[in-house]
Amino acid sequence: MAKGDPGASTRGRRAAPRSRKAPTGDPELVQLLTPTGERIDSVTGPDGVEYRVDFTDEEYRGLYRDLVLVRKLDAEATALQRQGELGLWASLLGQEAAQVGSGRALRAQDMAFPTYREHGVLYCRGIDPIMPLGLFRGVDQGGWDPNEFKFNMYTIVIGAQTLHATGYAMGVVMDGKTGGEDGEAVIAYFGDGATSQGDVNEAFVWASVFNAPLVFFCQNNQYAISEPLERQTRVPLYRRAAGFGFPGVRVDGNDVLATYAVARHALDNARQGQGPSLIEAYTYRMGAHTTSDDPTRYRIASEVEAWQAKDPIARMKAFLEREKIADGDFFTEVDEQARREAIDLRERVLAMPDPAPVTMFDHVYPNGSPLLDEQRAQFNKYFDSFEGSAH
Ligand SMILES: Cc1ncc(C[n+]2csc(CCOP(=O)(O)OP(=O)(O)O)c2C)c(N)n1
Ligand SMILES: [Mg+2]
Repeated sequence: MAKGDPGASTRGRRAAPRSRKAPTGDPELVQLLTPTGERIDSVTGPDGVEYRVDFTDEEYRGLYRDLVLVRKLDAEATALQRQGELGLWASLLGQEAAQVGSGRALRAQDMAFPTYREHGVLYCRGIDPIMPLGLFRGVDQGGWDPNEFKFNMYTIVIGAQTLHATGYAMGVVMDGKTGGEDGEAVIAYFGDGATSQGDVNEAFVWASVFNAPLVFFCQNNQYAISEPLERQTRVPLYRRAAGFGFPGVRVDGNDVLATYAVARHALDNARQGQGPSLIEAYTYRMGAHTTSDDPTRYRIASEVEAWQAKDPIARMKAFLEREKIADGDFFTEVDEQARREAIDLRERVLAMPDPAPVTMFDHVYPNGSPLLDEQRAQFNKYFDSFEGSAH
């Protein structure tokens, strides 16, 4: 957790961590776990804040478990799409640490606004991982209750959710829910490509001038489909925050510990009434944009290999082994749990009932409408006309 978090003094601590206090080599990047799994005790970010985490062994193992599970479930969803069971899938492969780190940094009362790729955050919010698969199978519209889980619906329209989050966060202030430890904070997820959208820049302005309790969490995975980062910006994305009047920081998005520390700090500032901030989680989309995309057409293998060496799970595993926080039995057990959960996910996807086509008229308006009733009746008539025919 970030320095100054009162939780730090009440948690169980590891004795004498074999770690060092050191810059990462990149002064712009907050990192607490190097790609080879070496722990850095604390680091001062470009925002002048000293970041550190202080987890118990059990908590470290919990983060590792989360990372492995969300990767496995994501791989299963990709496989299901390839087998024709989903219409589309947007994989999080490579972005597990950015999502688990920020997802676990949320407190129960915090509200999250995702894009279409935040399956890891969804998992951390306690939502059944089957939920987004119904959406991508085309049999429902998501299915979870955003208020129950404090996790909004997926948003495909690039950047739109940042405005929704800003309005929501302004409402949090009006409801008097900020200003203390138990205040509510809001987090909005978006990608590097989204930073070029008007919506995102408008959200920055509104959140800034209304001091909204909002963390803008940009997963810079280096691409917007085939468009590389250099087509979005000439300055590091986190630095844009300064122009809007709030702090910005770049974190190693493949480092679950640093991502947690940075996100927790920003969320706590927001809940205490200190307004918005921007986190740029520097990461890489290891897979295709979606299952409809072929990344070999626009990026070279050596780039992917270089990022492979920065894998978020491998570095956490190396750290756990080096510090003897986990042993072989633990890793086997986690893999076995992941395997079981993936099988369960697959079985439940295959068993999902096809909805009656007429249900597309449901949930359009909360109380229906005469026009919709008319269209439903027309559709039913048309649909019934096929009865008995081969089609
Ligand atoms: C307003 C809008 N314009 C275009 C698209 C098509 N589109 C879907 S994903 C995408 C790229 C988004 O890239 P980024 O924000 O970096 O997020 P990532 O997919 O890399 O997570 C685009 C242009 C869209 N969904 N919405
Ligand atoms: Mg992107």
